[in-house]
Amino acid sequence: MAATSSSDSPPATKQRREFNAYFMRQFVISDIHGCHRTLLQLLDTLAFSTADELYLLGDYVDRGPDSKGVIDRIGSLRSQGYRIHCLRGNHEEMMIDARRQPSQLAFWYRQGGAETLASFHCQHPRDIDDRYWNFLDQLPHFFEVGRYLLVHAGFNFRATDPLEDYQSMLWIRNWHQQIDKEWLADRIIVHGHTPTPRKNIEWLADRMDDFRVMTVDNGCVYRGRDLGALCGLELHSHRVYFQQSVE
Ligand SMILES: [Mn+2]
Repeated sequence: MAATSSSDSPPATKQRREFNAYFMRQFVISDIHGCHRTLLQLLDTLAFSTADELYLLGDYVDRGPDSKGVIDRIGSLRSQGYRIHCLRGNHEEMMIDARRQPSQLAFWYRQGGAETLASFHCQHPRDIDDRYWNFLDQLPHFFEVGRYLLVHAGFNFRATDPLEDYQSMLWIRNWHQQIDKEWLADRIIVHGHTPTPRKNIEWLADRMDDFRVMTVDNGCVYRGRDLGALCGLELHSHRVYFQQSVE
């Protein structure tokens, strides 16, 4: 009978999907910077499925070899039913500015925009298809997910309202000492933007309940001591995963 045969012996793929639906996982990855192949490797390691959620904290483009491939992949995974939520990084902001303001073009070009244009086989940002600009233009500056505040760079706690200083969300550095735990209440900030050695990321992952802050940028496009990997954080377990760059 058709009604009972489906529950007899489900295939392995079905079992895994049900397992993930029960323990719904929420992953955070930041600063992919055109490292498309490394992203695919990390998602494979995470066994990322349509039952999970993925939050990307910006800087999809620049410096690495395949910025176009990263944005295309986000679109194709979404169209296959994967739940991917994307924030804005300072490199997306620079790319948008470079198209609208000629004076910003040379600056973006030096910050890795040259590699981005090459991945699109374009000489100038105005030659890039509109659908990419539609993706970039709609990117928000932060998400609040359960007890987590997700943002590209961080928050400016010297501002009257840290949630209204949008420039700082894209660019701020060295702000951990200013965190106002009273303002945060029981929330934890998760951010990227500043390349951080793997041992520091792992150290903070074990202590984010106390420090109320976590960084996930291991500098995938850099070749330094303890850098050079793409990092994935799972929000419920606080577990971190690292995929060394394969670019
Ligand atoms: Mn950044």
